[in-house]
Amino acid sequence: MALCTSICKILRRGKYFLLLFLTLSVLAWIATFSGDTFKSIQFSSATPQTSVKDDTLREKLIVATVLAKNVPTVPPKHDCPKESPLLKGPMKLTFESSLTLKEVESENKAVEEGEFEPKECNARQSVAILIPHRHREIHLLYLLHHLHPFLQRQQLHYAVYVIQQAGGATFNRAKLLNVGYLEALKDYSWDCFIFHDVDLVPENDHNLYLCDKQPKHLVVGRNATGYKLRYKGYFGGVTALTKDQFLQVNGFSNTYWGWGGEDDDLRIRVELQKLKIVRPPADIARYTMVFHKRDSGNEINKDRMRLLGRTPRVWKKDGLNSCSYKTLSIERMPLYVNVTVDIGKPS
Ligand code: UD2
Ligand code: MN
Repeated sequence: MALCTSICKILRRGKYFLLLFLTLSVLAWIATFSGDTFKSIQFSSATPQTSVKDDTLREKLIVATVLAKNVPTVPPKHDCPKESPLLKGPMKLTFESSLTLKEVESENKAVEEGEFEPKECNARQSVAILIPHRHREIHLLYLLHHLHPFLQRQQLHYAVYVIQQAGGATFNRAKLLNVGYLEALKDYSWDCFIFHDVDLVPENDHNLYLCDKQPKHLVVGRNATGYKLRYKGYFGGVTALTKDQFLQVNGFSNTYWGWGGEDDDLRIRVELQKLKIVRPPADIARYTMVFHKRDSGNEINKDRMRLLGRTPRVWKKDGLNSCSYKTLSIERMPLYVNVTVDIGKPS
């Protein structure tokens, strides 16, 4: 009996010891693995509650991180050099009668809707080339053929605008160029404008189609005049003015209908503003003018001397700020923007 009592006591105490031992083991186990276990419990318990949206977002983030690690970053573009390495100097120009617009288009695949931008560097200026035009299709074709590669070699951001005078009224080169300026600025804030006869082809790509601190005359000489400046102050053919210079002189006069005078009028405007015409060296500023006769509808303007006399009085009121016209269509062709416009007729 006594033996039984002591055995029973030991067993009863042992039960408590066992209980104590088990409790301590559980606590020790929790202490050891608590971090990971807790997190994984938390994560797995959270998983069923996450929405499909969160899942896709997480997947996207993972994909984006992987992609960002693998894709090489595009190096930042630098400004184009002052002198393009692509320039060729004096060129022998060709004027093949068999040339077609399709051929010129396929030679200039990098041009889109008349516009081009160099891929390798940031162009120094954005330049709009404005060409006044009526019934000179073959001249336009030759010009596009030579001018597009020429401008691309100069690493310019540029666009070509052809401003077509609609109807049969007397031609007005100057007013068409005002329209070109106003219309081109609706597309882009061009830094520089080149006012360009359709029949003049530059012979040397060192003649840069960039604007200067002063208005620039690009045609020192051409084939028909022995490559000499026609007269002091001559400002016809191809000129380059910044957006601000052209605005400062109030653009061209709108009142010169027919041939002559409008280029001298622009020179007077420039001089009235105390601006100075600059020119590239004569051996560079050379052009070939495709032969042509005087067009019908562009007869000599007999009134031009009288008009030139009143320029200092009227320039502020006659120009960009009074240029009224009706745009009939704007067609974005592969190699140029074709702006057809009704500019009215002489009063
Ligand atoms: C000179 C000037 C020109 C302008 C003109 C007098 C040079 C090299 N050029 O050119 O800038 O001052 O005298 O107005 O000195 N046009 C047409 N269709 C026509 C008529 C003219 O598209 O029916 C355009 C075309 O862009 C042409 C420009 O107007 O190149 C000037 O006319 P032009 O070539 O008949 O006159 P031109 O060579 O005497
Ligand atoms: Mn001409």
